[in-house]
Amino acid sequence: MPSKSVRVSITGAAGQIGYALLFRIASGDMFGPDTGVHLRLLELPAALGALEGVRMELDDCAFPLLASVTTTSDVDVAFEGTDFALLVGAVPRKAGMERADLLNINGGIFTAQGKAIGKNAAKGCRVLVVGNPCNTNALICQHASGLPAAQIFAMTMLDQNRAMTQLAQKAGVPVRTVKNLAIWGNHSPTMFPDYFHATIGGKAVTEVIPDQAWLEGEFLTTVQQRGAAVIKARGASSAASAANAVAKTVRELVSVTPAGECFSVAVPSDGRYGVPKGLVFGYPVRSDGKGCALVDGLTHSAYAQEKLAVTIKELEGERDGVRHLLG
Ligand code: NAX
Repeated sequence: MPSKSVRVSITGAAGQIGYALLFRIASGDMFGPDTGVHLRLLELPAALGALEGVRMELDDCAFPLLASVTTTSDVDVAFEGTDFALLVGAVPRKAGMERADLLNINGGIFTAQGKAIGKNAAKGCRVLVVGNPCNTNALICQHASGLPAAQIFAMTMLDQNRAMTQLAQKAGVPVRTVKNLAIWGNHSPTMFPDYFHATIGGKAVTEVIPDQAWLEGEFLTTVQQRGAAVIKARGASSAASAANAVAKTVRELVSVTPAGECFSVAVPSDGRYGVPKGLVFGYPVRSDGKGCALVDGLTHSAYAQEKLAVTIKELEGERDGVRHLLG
């Protein structure tokens, strides 16, 4: 018998990430073997039929930790009393659509969902935005929800995992020996996977892989362009690896980060590291299980600072494009 339970809302639950994610949550992969899970699944009305099929499959797994499943297209029902809101559903960019159009269409979704979270969620509810452009969608959601900055997150864990594996494969070591790989900035090709402060087997990455041309070249572009490479190869965007990253992010948020370690997530900036206050920015953070703190006191080389400036500029541009939604 689980000793406690948690309410988790997932939007876009019938989508491809949703399909990979729900089973991970219901199996206990996110909150552990002592926590029962109530799933509240939000979809567009047109996808409720498909979602019903997913619910049947959840039933057919007979997961001992799955306490209940609610399916709905009503945001108020979806976020009622929720402890964790995982905002996965978003409108993808279509041919001929400008980035500004994408920001505005999704802006409408994240404003409505943010308001519903503010109105219905449990006190202390944490929100993780996955749907792209996730950093700016999180910014919109924060404003609409009125939630404190400390409860808003956007996902950069998939980028962290991608970068860790590239480094491990280059060094010929198990990926578990790679630590403290932080993704700075936007979840977009301008992100900066910070290998300077990461370690492999306790040593600096630059010591284990003294190939600066590879680190500044192939490594960086492979990580930054990995999403596009998966689409090209698979004919569909990353789904299982994205769901895995959602599960890992929430696990990190609800656990105490081991001493000397950190993980990547985007949070509303308080101005540190020269990032304009309010931008939802990828940082290395540490968790005490209830709240997160930025890793302080890291110094960036001129090269890294240049990379940070590019991703800051992109996020400022996105914020300026949705300023009318941040009133
Ligand atoms: P899918 O198109 O397979 O699924 C999205 C689902 O969201 C659909 O079922 C759709 O009906 C639903 N939806 C759309 N608007 C909704 C709304 N207003 N309320 C409720 N549901 C709604 O996309 P999928 O592959 O699952 O990707 C979901 C999002 O994750 C996309 O925006 C994608 O770009 C983003 N990603 C973010 C990543 C990250 O690291 N932050 C990585 C993976 C992924 O690319």
